[in-house]
Amino acid sequence: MTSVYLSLGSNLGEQKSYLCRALAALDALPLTQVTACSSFYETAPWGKTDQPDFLNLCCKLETDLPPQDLLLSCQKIEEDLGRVRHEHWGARTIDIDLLLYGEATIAQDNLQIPHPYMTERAFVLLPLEEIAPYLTLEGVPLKAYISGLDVTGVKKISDQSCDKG
Ligand code: PH2
Ligand code: MG
Ligand code: MG
Repeated sequence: MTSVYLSLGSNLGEQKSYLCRALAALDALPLTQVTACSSFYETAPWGKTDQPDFLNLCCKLETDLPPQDLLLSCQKIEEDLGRVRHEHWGARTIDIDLLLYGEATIAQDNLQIPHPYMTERAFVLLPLEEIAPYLTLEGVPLKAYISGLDVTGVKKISDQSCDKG
């Protein structure tokens, strides 16, 4: 099994419900279990800022699916949850991004691992640090990347999970 980290986000419709349904669908994939999940985070839109706030989280999988199979599975879950691709970085019911796949470095047209923007995104690094505080990227701890970012738009919601309220 390989440890994989994902970032999930939603800023359309029933955001919490989309995130929880995506987590359940990930856990139901063959050869795959969701083994950790961060809190929900309410986050200001990054990149394209004229769109609604997001709800984001990070999760950890243990999987035997190869990277391209996992990517395809994530895209299928996005489609099943009603995602329509209008514009790059635009609003969406659900977005599932592969951040890290074990120790792999992947540079393919449709898949870059580590995720090329992850170290610039507080909405990725704060939830990721919650579930994997020991992680390093190129020998640099997550905390060091976080300390260089503006984290004011990223608010942890401490009293919500997929099971309760
Ligand atoms: N996703 C993007 C672009 N901007 N901003 C936030 N806060 N959260 C996201 O998940 C997000 C974003 C592209 O996928
Ligand atoms: Mg994304
Ligand atoms: Mg995506």
